[in-house]
Amino acid sequence: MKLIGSLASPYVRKVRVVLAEKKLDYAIELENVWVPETTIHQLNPLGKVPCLVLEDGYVMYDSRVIVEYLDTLTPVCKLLPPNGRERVDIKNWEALADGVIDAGVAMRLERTQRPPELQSEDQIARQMGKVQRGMASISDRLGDSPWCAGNHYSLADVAVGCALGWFAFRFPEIDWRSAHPNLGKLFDKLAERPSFRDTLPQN
Ligand code: GSF
Repeated sequence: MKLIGSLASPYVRKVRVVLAEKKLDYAIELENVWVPETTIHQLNPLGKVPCLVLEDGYVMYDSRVIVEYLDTLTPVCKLLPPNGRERVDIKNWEALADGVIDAGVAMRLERTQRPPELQSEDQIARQMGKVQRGMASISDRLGDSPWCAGNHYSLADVAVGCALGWFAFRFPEIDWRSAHPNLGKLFDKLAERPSFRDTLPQN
């Protein structure tokens, strides 16, 4: 398997954490999707990473599809229950965590990819609202539990950990630790896992 992505992307990190947890071998090919020379469109018409290329050449995206597939490859560290409401709940956690990242990425693109005179403060405020409400919802749902869903580590924790890690990396000024101490506690616990330690976001 070959993973196409960048070391800064939180969606790619989610896939890398899952690969590590499931002890699956893979090669990583770094791709900068933001430069005109990128060849990502040859693999993904949407021009986004992560993409996973299988041995037979099949190309898979996006991160949610990839991690769902990876979880089926080995029983090592099952991250999703097989079916039913529990499975949907974990996918829901993932959608929430990814959605908070989506809003953060939209804010960052507005600031970094547009000239100052074209940047929309309304757009940034709108996205910031999603980030703040999304994090508050994650915190409420977590409450005093040790893990996001049920009583054990799952894909929900991976997704939330990657989201928080990306905000710490790109938006250190957003102080989610003070606003939501339970998220800080979860994050510190996740950060000790080799899968998270070995995939810290970097430029
Ligand atoms: C999001 C992937 C994505 O936006 C997923 O895989 O879960 N829902 C998808 N990737 C970004 C890189 S990043 O912001 O981490 C990307 O490839 N963007 C390129 C573009 O043209 O939007």
